[in-house]
Amino acid sequence: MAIQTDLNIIHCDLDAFYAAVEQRDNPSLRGRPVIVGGRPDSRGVVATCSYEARVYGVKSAMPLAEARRLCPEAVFLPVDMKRYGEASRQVFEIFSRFTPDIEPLSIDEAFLDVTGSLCIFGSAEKIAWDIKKAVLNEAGLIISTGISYNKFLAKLATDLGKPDGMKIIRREEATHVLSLLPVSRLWGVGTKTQQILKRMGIETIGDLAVTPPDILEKHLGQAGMFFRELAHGIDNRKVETDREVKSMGREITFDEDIDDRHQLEACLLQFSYLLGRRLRRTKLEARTVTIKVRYHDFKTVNRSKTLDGYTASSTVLYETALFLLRKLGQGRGRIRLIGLSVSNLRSFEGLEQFSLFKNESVSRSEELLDQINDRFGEDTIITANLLPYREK
Ligand code: TTP
Ligand code: CA
Repeated sequence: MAIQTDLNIIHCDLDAFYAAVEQRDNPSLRGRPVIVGGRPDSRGVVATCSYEARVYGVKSAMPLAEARRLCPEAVFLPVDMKRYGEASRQVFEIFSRFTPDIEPLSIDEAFLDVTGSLCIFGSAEKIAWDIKKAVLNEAGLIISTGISYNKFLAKLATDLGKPDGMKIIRREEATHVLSLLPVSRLWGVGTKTQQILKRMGIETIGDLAVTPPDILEKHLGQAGMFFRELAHGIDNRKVETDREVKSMGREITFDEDIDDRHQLEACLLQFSYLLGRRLRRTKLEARTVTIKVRYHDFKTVNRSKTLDGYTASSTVLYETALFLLRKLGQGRGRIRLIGLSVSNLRSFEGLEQFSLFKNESVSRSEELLDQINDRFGEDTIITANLLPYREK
Protein backbone atom coordinates (compact mmCIF):
# COMPACT_ATOMS: atom_id res chain seq x y z
CA MET A 1 0.00 0.00 0.00
CA ALA A 2 1.34 3.46 -0.90
CA ILE A 3 2.40 5.61 2.03
CA GLN A 4 0.25 8.69 2.52
CA THR A 5 3.04 11.27 2.65
CA ASP A 6 0.50 14.05 2.97
CA LEU A 7 -0.13 13.16 6.61
CA ASN A 8 3.18 14.15 8.11
CA ILE A 9 2.49 16.12 11.31
CA ILE A 10 1.82 14.41 14.62
CA HIS A 11 0.76 16.35 17.70
CA CYS A 12 1.29 14.56 21.03
CA ASP A 13 -0.10 15.54 24.42
CA LEU A 14 -0.11 13.48 27.62
CA ASP A 15 -3.49 12.99 29.30
CA ALA A 16 -4.00 14.71 32.68
CA PHE A 17 -0.22 14.77 32.97
CA TYR A 18 0.63 15.58 36.62
CA ALA A 19 -2.38 13.63 37.91
CA ALA A 20 -1.50 10.67 35.69
CA VAL A 21 2.03 10.54 37.16
CA GLU A 22 0.50 10.51 40.65
CA GLN A 23 -1.90 7.70 39.73
CA ARG A 24 0.91 5.76 38.06
CA ASP A 25 3.08 5.92 41.18
CA ASN A 26 0.31 5.23 43.68
CA PRO A 27 -2.11 2.54 42.46
CA SER A 28 -4.62 3.36 45.22
CA LEU A 29 -5.29 6.66 43.39
CA ARG A 30 -6.27 5.00 40.12
CA GLY A 31 -9.90 5.45 39.13
CA ARG A 32 -10.33 8.21 41.72
CA PRO A 33 -10.64 11.99 41.39
CA VAL A 34 -7.14 13.37 41.94
CA ILE A 35 -6.44 17.10 42.07
CA VAL A 36 -2.86 18.35 41.85
CA GLY A 37 -2.03 21.84 43.10
CA GLY A 38 -1.85 21.73 46.87
CA ARG A 39 -4.04 21.52 49.95
CA PRO A 40 -7.67 22.42 49.42
CA ASP A 41 -7.55 24.93 52.30
CA SER A 42 -4.64 26.81 50.71
CA ARG A 43 -5.05 29.84 48.49
CA GLY A 44 -3.54 28.07 45.44
CA VAL A 45 -5.09 26.94 42.19
CA VAL A 46 -5.54 23.58 40.50
CA ALA A 47 -2.57 22.66 38.26
CA THR A 48 -4.50 19.76 36.80
CA CYS A 49 -6.85 16.97 37.80
CA SER A 50 -7.59 13.41 36.73
CA TYR A 51 -10.41 12.80 34.27
CA GLU A 52 -12.42 11.36 37.16
CA ALA A 53 -12.36 14.84 38.77
CA ARG A 54 -13.18 16.61 35.51
CA VAL A 55 -16.65 15.03 35.56
CA TYR A 56 -17.37 17.28 38.56
CA GLY A 57 -16.37 20.40 36.64
CA VAL A 58 -12.89 20.74 38.19
CA LYS A 59 -10.43 22.48 35.85
CA SER A 60 -6.84 23.77 35.69
CA ALA A 61 -6.37 27.27 37.17
CA MET A 62 -9.51 26.99 39.34
CA PRO A 63 -9.05 27.95 43.04
CA LEU A 64 -8.46 24.81 45.11
CA ALA A 65 -11.24 25.82 47.49
CA GLU A 66 -13.71 25.85 44.62
CA ALA A 67 -12.42 22.45 43.45
CA ARG A 68 -13.13 21.05 46.92
CA ARG A 69 -16.68 22.43 46.82
CA LEU A 70 -17.27 20.73 43.47
CA CYS A 71 -15.62 17.44 44.41
CA PRO A 72 -15.19 16.99 48.18
CA GLU A 73 -14.09 13.34 47.89
CA ALA A 74 -11.11 14.19 45.67
CA VAL A 75 -7.54 13.46 46.77
CA PHE A 76 -5.54 16.71 46.83
CA LEU A 77 -1.81 16.50 46.18
CA PRO A 78 1.07 18.98 46.01
CA VAL A 79 2.98 19.59 42.77
CA ASP A 80 6.11 17.41 42.46
CA MET A 81 8.01 18.89 39.52
CA LYS A 82 10.98 16.56 39.90
CA ARG A 83 8.96 13.47 39.01
CA TYR A 84 6.99 15.26 36.28
CA GLY A 85 10.24 16.55 34.76
CA GLU A 86 11.67 13.04 34.69
CA ALA A 87 8.55 11.66 33.02
CA SER A 88 8.62 14.49 30.48
CA ARG A 89 12.25 13.78 29.55
CA GLN A 90 11.45 10.10 29.15
CA VAL A 91 8.54 10.86 26.81
CA PHE A 92 10.53 13.36 24.71
CA GLU A 93 13.27 10.76 24.36
CA ILE A 94 10.66 8.40 22.92
CA PHE A 95 9.63 11.09 20.39
CA SER A 96 13.25 11.50 19.32
CA ARG A 97 13.43 7.85 18.24
CA PHE A 98 11.04 8.66 15.42
CA THR A 99 12.20 12.06 14.17
CA PRO A 100 14.68 14.81 15.05
CA ASP A 101 12.11 17.42 13.99
CA ILE A 102 10.35 18.04 17.28
CA GLU A 103 8.80 21.32 18.41
CA PRO A 104 8.12 21.22 22.15
CA LEU A 105 5.06 23.28 23.13
CA SER A 106 5.10 22.58 26.84
CA ILE A 107 6.26 20.01 29.38
CA ASP A 108 3.90 17.36 27.96
CA GLU A 109 3.12 18.46 24.44
CA ALA A 110 4.96 18.60 21.10
CA PHE A 111 4.64 18.66 17.34
CA LEU A 112 6.57 16.07 15.36
CA ASP A 113 7.28 16.50 11.66
CA VAL A 114 7.70 12.93 10.43
CA THR A 115 8.19 13.69 6.71
CA GLY A 116 11.69 12.20 6.70
CA SER A 117 10.70 9.17 8.78
CA LEU A 118 7.77 7.87 6.75
CA CYS A 119 9.75 5.54 4.52
CA ILE A 120 11.47 4.03 7.56
CA PHE A 121 8.48 3.58 9.84
CA GLY A 122 5.64 3.20 7.33
CA SER A 123 3.12 5.91 8.07
CA ALA A 124 2.31 8.65 10.55
CA GLU A 125 -0.45 6.42 11.93
CA LYS A 126 2.01 3.62 12.60
CA ILE A 127 4.43 6.06 14.26
CA ALA A 128 1.64 7.45 16.45
CA TRP A 129 0.65 3.94 17.58
CA ASP A 130 4.28 3.08 18.29
CA ILE A 131 4.65 6.27 20.34
CA LYS A 132 1.48 5.52 22.30
CA LYS A 133 2.68 1.99 22.99
CA ALA A 134 6.18 3.05 24.06
CA VAL A 135 4.86 5.85 26.30
CA LEU A 136 2.49 3.42 28.03
CA ASN A 137 4.99 0.57 28.37
CA GLU A 138 8.05 2.61 29.31
CA ALA A 139 6.67 5.70 31.08
CA GLY A 140 3.38 4.21 32.31
CA LEU A 141 1.42 7.16 30.90
CA ILE A 142 -1.32 7.65 28.34
CA ILE A 143 -0.62 10.02 25.48
CA SER A 144 -3.11 11.36 22.98
CA THR A 145 -1.95 11.88 19.42
CA GLY A 146 -3.42 13.75 16.47
CA ILE A 147 -2.32 13.38 12.88
CA SER A 148 -2.85 15.67 9.94
CA TYR A 149 -1.12 17.61 7.17
CA ASN A 150 -0.51 20.75 9.23
CA LYS A 151 0.02 21.87 12.82
CA PHE A 152 -3.40 23.40 13.42
CA LEU A 153 -5.30 20.29 12.34
CA ALA A 154 -2.93 17.87 14.09
CA LYS A 155 -3.46 19.67 17.40
CA LEU A 156 -7.19 19.85 16.78
CA ALA A 157 -7.20 16.09 16.12
CA THR A 158 -5.53 15.49 19.50
CA ASP A 159 -8.01 17.73 21.30
CA LEU A 160 -11.01 16.08 19.63
CA GLY A 161 -9.73 12.57 20.40
CA LYS A 162 -8.81 13.08 24.07
CA PRO A 163 -8.44 11.12 26.32
CA ASP A 164 -6.32 8.26 24.91
CA GLY A 165 -6.91 9.68 21.44
CA MET A 166 -5.41 8.67 18.08
CA LYS A 167 -7.39 10.76 15.65
CA ILE A 168 -6.50 11.51 12.04
CA ILE A 169 -7.84 14.47 10.06
CA ARG A 170 -7.32 13.83 6.35
CA ARG A 171 -7.24 16.57 3.74
CA GLU A 172 -10.57 15.54 2.22
CA GLU A 173 -12.41 15.63 5.55
CA ALA A 174 -10.85 18.78 7.03
CA THR A 175 -13.49 21.33 6.05
CA HIS A 176 -16.28 19.01 7.11
CA VAL A 177 -14.70 18.34 10.53
CA LEU A 178 -14.11 22.06 11.00
CA SER A 179 -17.48 23.34 9.83
CA LEU A 180 -19.58 22.56 12.91
CA LEU A 181 -16.99 23.43 15.55
CA PRO A 182 -17.27 26.72 17.45
CA VAL A 183 -14.85 29.50 16.36
CA SER A 184 -13.11 29.19 19.75
CA ARG A 185 -11.41 26.06 18.36
CA LEU A 186 -9.42 28.21 15.94
CA TRP A 187 -5.85 28.91 16.96
CA GLY A 188 -5.68 32.41 18.44
CA VAL A 189 -9.40 33.07 18.77
CA GLY A 190 -9.90 34.20 22.38
CA THR A 191 -12.96 35.60 24.13
CA LYS A 192 -12.52 39.08 22.63
CA THR A 193 -12.39 37.81 19.04
CA GLN A 194 -15.27 35.46 19.79
CA GLN A 195 -17.40 38.45 20.86
CA ILE A 196 -16.57 40.40 17.69
CA LEU A 197 -17.40 37.37 15.55
CA LYS A 198 -20.63 36.76 17.46
CA ARG A 199 -21.76 40.32 16.75
CA MET A 200 -21.12 39.57 13.08
CA GLY A 201 -23.32 36.47 13.33
CA ILE A 202 -20.36 34.09 13.09
CA GLU A 203 -20.41 31.27 15.65
CA THR A 204 -19.03 28.21 13.89
CA ILE A 205 -15.87 27.74 11.86
CA GLY A 206 -18.15 26.93 8.93
CA ASP A 207 -19.78 30.38 9.26
CA LEU A 208 -16.36 31.99 9.22
CA ALA A 209 -15.19 29.99 6.20
CA VAL A 210 -17.96 31.41 4.03
CA THR A 211 -17.64 35.03 5.21
CA PRO A 212 -16.14 37.25 2.47
CA PRO A 213 -12.48 38.09 3.23
CA ASP A 214 -12.96 41.88 3.00
CA ILE A 215 -15.63 41.78 5.74
CA LEU A 216 -13.35 39.75 8.01
CA GLU A 217 -10.46 42.10 7.34
CA LYS A 218 -12.62 45.12 8.12
CA HIS A 219 -13.53 43.79 11.57
CA LEU A 220 -10.38 41.88 12.53
CA GLY A 221 -7.58 43.26 10.34
CA GLN A 222 -4.82 40.86 9.22
CA ALA A 223 -5.80 38.35 11.90
CA GLY A 224 -9.12 37.95 10.07
CA MET A 225 -7.25 36.61 7.02
CA PHE A 226 -5.30 34.17 9.20
CA PHE A 227 -8.48 32.86 10.86
CA ARG A 228 -10.11 32.49 7.46
CA GLU A 229 -7.22 30.36 6.23
CA LEU A 230 -7.42 28.17 9.33
CA ALA A 231 -11.18 27.83 8.78
CA HIS A 232 -10.36 26.38 5.35
CA GLY A 233 -7.85 23.98 6.88
CA ILE A 234 -4.84 26.00 5.66
CA ASP A 235 -1.88 26.47 8.02
CA ASN A 236 1.58 26.90 6.51
CA ARG A 237 3.53 27.22 9.73
CA LYS A 238 6.52 24.90 9.92
CA VAL A 239 7.38 22.66 12.85
CA GLU A 240 10.04 24.80 14.56
CA THR A 241 12.79 22.56 15.76
CA ASP A 242 14.94 24.04 18.46
CA ARG A 243 18.36 22.55 17.92
CA GLU A 244 20.22 23.23 21.08
CA VAL A 245 23.64 22.19 19.87
CA LYS A 246 25.28 25.11 18.07
CA SER A 247 28.83 23.86 18.34
CA MET A 248 30.87 21.08 19.89
CA GLY A 249 34.49 20.95 20.86
CA ARG A 250 37.31 19.24 22.72
CA GLU A 251 40.42 20.72 24.28
CA ILE A 252 43.31 19.72 26.46
CA THR A 253 45.52 21.67 28.85
CA PHE A 254 48.97 20.09 29.06
CA ASP A 255 50.65 19.37 32.36
CA GLU A 256 53.69 21.10 30.96
CA ASP A 257 53.75 23.60 28.08
CA ILE A 258 54.83 21.90 24.87
CA ASP A 259 56.26 22.76 21.47
CA ASP A 260 56.36 19.24 20.01
CA ARG A 261 54.57 19.50 16.67
CA HIS A 262 53.82 15.76 16.51
CA GLN A 263 52.16 15.82 19.88
CA LEU A 264 49.97 18.76 18.87
CA GLU A 265 49.00 17.03 15.65
CA ALA A 266 48.18 13.85 17.53
CA CYS A 267 45.87 15.78 19.82
CA LEU A 268 44.10 17.27 16.84
CA LEU A 269 43.78 13.82 15.32
CA GLN A 270 42.20 12.47 18.44
CA PHE A 271 39.80 15.42 18.72
CA SER A 272 38.87 15.04 15.04
CA TYR A 273 38.08 11.39 15.61
CA LEU A 274 35.97 12.09 18.70
CA LEU A 275 34.12 15.09 17.23
CA GLY A 276 33.47 13.30 13.92
CA ARG A 277 32.08 10.38 15.81
CA ARG A 278 29.88 12.63 17.94
CA LEU A 279 28.59 14.39 14.82
CA ARG A 280 27.76 11.09 13.18
CA ARG A 281 26.10 9.75 16.28
CA THR A 282 23.91 12.83 16.72
CA LYS A 283 23.17 12.92 12.97
CA LEU A 284 24.74 16.33 12.52
CA GLU A 285 27.33 17.68 10.13
CA ALA A 286 29.46 20.79 10.44
CA ARG A 287 30.76 23.42 8.08
CA THR A 288 33.14 25.45 10.24
CA VAL A 289 36.23 24.08 11.94
CA THR A 290 38.09 26.10 14.59
CA ILE A 291 41.33 25.46 16.42
CA LYS A 292 42.19 27.20 19.63
CA VAL A 293 45.71 27.58 20.92
CA ARG A 294 46.69 29.07 24.26
CA TYR A 295 50.35 29.95 24.61
CA HIS A 296 52.49 29.75 27.74
CA ASP A 297 51.82 33.48 28.36
CA PHE A 298 48.01 32.82 28.26
CA LYS A 299 47.59 34.66 24.97
CA THR A 300 44.85 32.70 23.18
CA VAL A 301 44.39 32.51 19.41
CA ASN A 302 41.50 31.03 17.43
CA ARG A 303 41.72 30.16 13.74
CA SER A 304 38.65 29.06 11.75
CA LYS A 305 37.93 27.74 8.32
CA THR A 306 34.51 27.44 6.75
CA LEU A 307 34.42 24.55 4.30
CA ASP A 308 32.73 24.52 0.90
CA GLY A 309 30.34 21.83 2.10
CA TYR A 310 29.20 20.20 5.34
CA THR A 311 31.06 17.26 6.80
CA ALA A 312 30.85 14.62 9.49
CA SER A 313 34.13 13.03 8.47
CA SER A 314 36.90 12.81 11.07
CA THR A 315 39.43 12.80 8.23
CA VAL A 316 38.17 16.08 6.80
CA LEU A 317 38.12 17.62 10.29
CA TYR A 318 41.70 16.50 10.86
CA GLU A 319 42.97 17.81 7.51
CA THR A 320 41.32 21.17 8.18
CA ALA A 321 42.70 21.32 11.70
CA LEU A 322 46.22 20.59 10.39
CA PHE A 323 45.85 23.30 7.78
CA LEU A 324 44.86 25.78 10.51
CA LEU A 325 47.72 24.72 12.77
CA ARG A 326 50.25 25.19 9.96
CA LYS A 327 48.77 28.57 9.15
CA LEU A 328 49.39 29.59 12.71
CA GLY A 329 53.12 28.93 12.25
CA GLN A 330 55.47 29.10 15.18
CA GLY A 331 53.29 31.66 16.99
CA ARG A 332 54.44 32.64 20.44
CA GLY A 333 56.39 29.55 21.32
CA ARG A 334 55.37 26.92 23.83
CA ILE A 335 51.73 25.90 24.02
CA ARG A 336 49.66 25.40 27.11
CA LEU A 337 46.33 24.34 25.60
CA ILE A 338 45.05 23.15 22.25
CA GLY A 339 41.43 22.69 21.24
CA LEU A 340 39.31 21.82 18.24
CA SER A 341 35.67 22.70 17.71
CA VAL A 342 33.07 22.47 14.97
CA SER A 343 30.19 24.87 14.43
CA ASN A 344 27.73 25.90 11.74
CA LEU A 345 25.91 22.62 12.29
CA ARG A 346 22.94 21.11 10.53
CA SER A 347 21.22 17.74 10.62
CA PHE A 348 21.72 15.18 7.89
CA GLU A 349 18.95 16.07 5.54
CA GLY A 350 15.81 14.17 4.59
CA LEU A 351 16.10 10.42 4.51
CA GLU A 352 19.82 10.46 5.05
CA GLN A 353 19.30 11.33 8.65
CA PHE A 354 18.22 7.76 9.23
CA SER A 355 20.55 6.00 6.83
CA LEU A 356 23.59 7.54 8.38
CA PHE A 357 26.04 5.52 6.40
CA LYS A 358 24.86 6.70 3.02
CA ASN A 359 25.90 10.25 3.77
CA GLU A 360 28.60 11.45 1.44
CA SER A 361 30.18 13.55 4.14
CA VAL A 362 31.40 10.34 5.80
CA SER A 363 33.94 8.03 4.16
CA ARG A 364 33.42 4.29 3.86
CA SER A 365 36.31 3.48 6.21
CA GLU A 366 34.78 5.74 8.86
CA GLU A 367 31.45 3.99 8.47
CA LEU A 368 33.16 0.69 9.19
CA LEU A 369 35.07 2.13 12.11
CA ASP A 370 31.83 3.46 13.61
CA GLN A 371 30.08 0.14 13.10
CA ILE A 372 32.87 -1.80 14.80
CA ASN A 373 33.14 0.65 17.68
CA ASP A 374 29.36 0.69 18.08
CA ARG A 375 29.29 -3.06 18.24
CA PHE A 376 32.33 -3.88 20.33
CA GLY A 377 32.69 -0.81 22.49
CA GLU A 378 34.15 2.63 22.12
CA ASP A 379 37.66 2.80 20.65
CA THR A 380 37.99 -0.90 19.79
CA ILE A 381 39.66 0.35 16.65
CA ILE A 382 41.55 3.58 16.79
CA THR A 383 43.98 5.19 14.40
CA ALA A 384 47.46 3.89 15.23
CA ASN A 385 49.17 7.20 15.93
CA LEU A 386 46.50 8.02 18.52
CA LEU A 387 47.42 5.20 20.83
CA PRO A 388 49.80 7.17 23.07
CA TYR A 389 47.10 9.83 23.59
CA ARG A 390 44.10 7.61 24.06
CA GLU A 391 41.65 9.07 26.59
CA LYS A 392 41.67 7.26 29.90
P1 TTP B 1 -2.32 20.33 29.92
O1 TTP B 1 -1.78 19.52 28.81
O2 TTP B 1 -3.06 21.59 29.58
O3 TTP B 1 -3.31 19.46 30.80
P2 TTP B 1 -3.24 17.95 31.26
O4 TTP B 1 -2.10 17.22 30.66
O5 TTP B 1 -3.29 17.91 32.74
O6 TTP B 1 -4.61 17.36 30.73
P3 TTP B 1 -5.08 17.10 29.23
O7 TTP B 1 -3.96 17.46 28.30
O8 TTP B 1 -5.42 15.64 29.18
O9 TTP B 1 -6.28 17.96 29.05
O10 TTP B 1 -1.16 20.73 30.91
C1 TTP B 1 -0.06 19.85 31.17
C2 TTP B 1 0.35 19.99 32.62
O11 TTP B 1 0.72 21.34 32.87
C3 TTP B 1 -0.73 19.67 33.58
O12 TTP B 1 -0.78 18.29 33.91
C4 TTP B 1 -0.40 20.54 34.76
C5 TTP B 1 0.31 21.73 34.18
N1 TTP B 1 -0.60 22.90 34.14
C6 TTP B 1 -0.54 23.80 35.20
O13 TTP B 1 0.27 23.65 36.12
N2 TTP B 1 -1.40 24.86 35.20
C7 TTP B 1 -2.31 25.07 34.20
O14 TTP B 1 -3.09 26.05 34.26
C8 TTP B 1 -2.36 24.15 33.12
C9 TTP B 1 -3.33 24.34 32.00
C10 TTP B 1 -1.47 23.07 33.14
CA1 CA C 1 -1.65 17.30 28.46
